[in-house]
Amino acid sequence: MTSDLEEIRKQAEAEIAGAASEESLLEIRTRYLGRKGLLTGLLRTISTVPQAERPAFGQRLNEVKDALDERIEDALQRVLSTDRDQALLKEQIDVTLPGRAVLPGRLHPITRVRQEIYSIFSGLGFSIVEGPEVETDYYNFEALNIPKDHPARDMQDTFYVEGNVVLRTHTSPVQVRTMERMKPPVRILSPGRVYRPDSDVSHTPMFHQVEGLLVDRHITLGDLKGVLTSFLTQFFGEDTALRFRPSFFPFTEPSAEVDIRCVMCRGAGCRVCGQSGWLEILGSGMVDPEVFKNVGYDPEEVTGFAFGLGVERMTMLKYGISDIRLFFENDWRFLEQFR
Ligand code: 2U9
Repeated sequence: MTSDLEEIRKQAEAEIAGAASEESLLEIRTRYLGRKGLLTGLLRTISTVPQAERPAFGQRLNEVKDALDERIEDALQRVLSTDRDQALLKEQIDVTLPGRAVLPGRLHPITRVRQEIYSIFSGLGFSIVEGPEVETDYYNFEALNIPKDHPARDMQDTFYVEGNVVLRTHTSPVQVRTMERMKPPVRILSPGRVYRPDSDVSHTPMFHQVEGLLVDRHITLGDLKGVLTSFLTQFFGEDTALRFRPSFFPFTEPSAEVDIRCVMCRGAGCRVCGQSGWLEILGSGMVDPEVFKNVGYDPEEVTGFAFGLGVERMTMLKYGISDIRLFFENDWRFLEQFR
C-alpha cells in the first residue's frame, strides 16, 4: 500500500513539474486530490492495511496530499505569473515615440466669411432673420415683382418641387414675410442656402446668399451707398475702391451693381476681372414701390434699400480661390489653409 502511495506521489510530482498551463494543473489536482481522486481512492482502501500499519499509512497519506497540494499551488503561481509577464510584454509600448497629434477642427471658410459678414452688419444695426428654403411661387417671385414671363421662372433657372412650390432662388422671400408681419422701421439681414440649376467653376446648384433690407421714412440712395461702402471697406480693407453702376432688378428701382477694384491685379486688368480692373461684388437698389404695396406698406410713407450677395463669391475674391467646387469637396489640404 505504501509503495502504491509513493508511486502515485512520484507520478503526480512529475506531472506537476511538466504542467505548463493553469488548466492542466487544475486537472491534475482533480485527478489526484479530488473527491474521486487517486489519493482519496487509496484512503478508502485503508481497511485492507494491517491494523498496526494503519496510523503510519494514514499519516503518510495526509503528508503526501498536503505536499502535492502545496506543489500544485506553487506551480499555479508560476504559470499565472508567466502568463502575466507575457501579456505585459505584448502590451509593451515605446514611450519615447512621438505622440499622434490630434488635429484641431477649423471653421469652414464659408462659415467664417458668413460670420464676418454678420458681425459687420450687426455693427451697423442689422438683425438676422431666417426663413424656409422651400417656398411658394408667390413669395419667391410674385411678391417681388418678378413677372410671369421672366427667365428666372423658367424650369432651366429654378428647381420646381411641384406646381407652385420651388426651392428658393434667393433669400428675398424672408424679407417679404418679415415685412408682412412687421411695421417699419425694418433693418434685417437674411442669410441662407439658395438653389439654382447651375454648375461650373463659379456656380453650384446650392450656394449661400446674404441679403439685406432697410426700410424707414426718408431712406435714400445715399443711405444705400453709405451702408454698402462701410460694409465693403470693412470686409476687403479701407483702401478698397468701389464703383456703383446702374443696373436693373424687378424688385428694386433704381438698381445698382457694386464693383470693387480687382483684388488680384489692383485695377491693372487680369484674367479674373476680364481685363476691366473691376469685380462685380453685389447687387442693390431702392425697394420697388410695387413690392411695398404687395406687403401692405405705403410707398408714399416709407422708402428703403435692399442688397444681395453670394457668400461663395465673396470668399473666392477675399482669398483668391478660382474654383467654387473646392468649398464642397471637404479636402483637408484646402480647408486647413483657413486659420
Ligand atoms: C425685397 C426687396 C428687394 C435684394 C437684391 C440683388 C439686388 C442682387 C444677387 C447678388 C448675387 C443675387 O447671390 S446673387 O446671385 N442679388 O443682385 N438682390 S437687390 O433685393 C430685395 C430683396 C427683398 C423685399
